[in-house]
Amino acid sequence: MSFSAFAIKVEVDVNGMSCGMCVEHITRELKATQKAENITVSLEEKKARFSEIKDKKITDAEIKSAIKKAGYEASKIRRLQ
Ligand SMILES: [Cu+2]
Repeated sequence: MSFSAFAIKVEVDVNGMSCGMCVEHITRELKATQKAENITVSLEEKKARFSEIKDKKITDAEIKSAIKKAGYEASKIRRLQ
């Protein structure tokens, strides 16, 4: 059993993405929170996905703020255990 089995996975719908640079900006800002790992951003699906780093709770406000800092808007946030 791996530790990641306990990680909360987060899926964020992002408005405003249009190219590969958008993907990079969002990835960078999520990483900068130091609360997200295994970050993947899909331009096709307009979604960002990541795992919460163990014992570092990331709030919806922190996620929205990171996405906003990158220049986009988080429209919906889902958490999967
Ligand atoms: Cu772009």
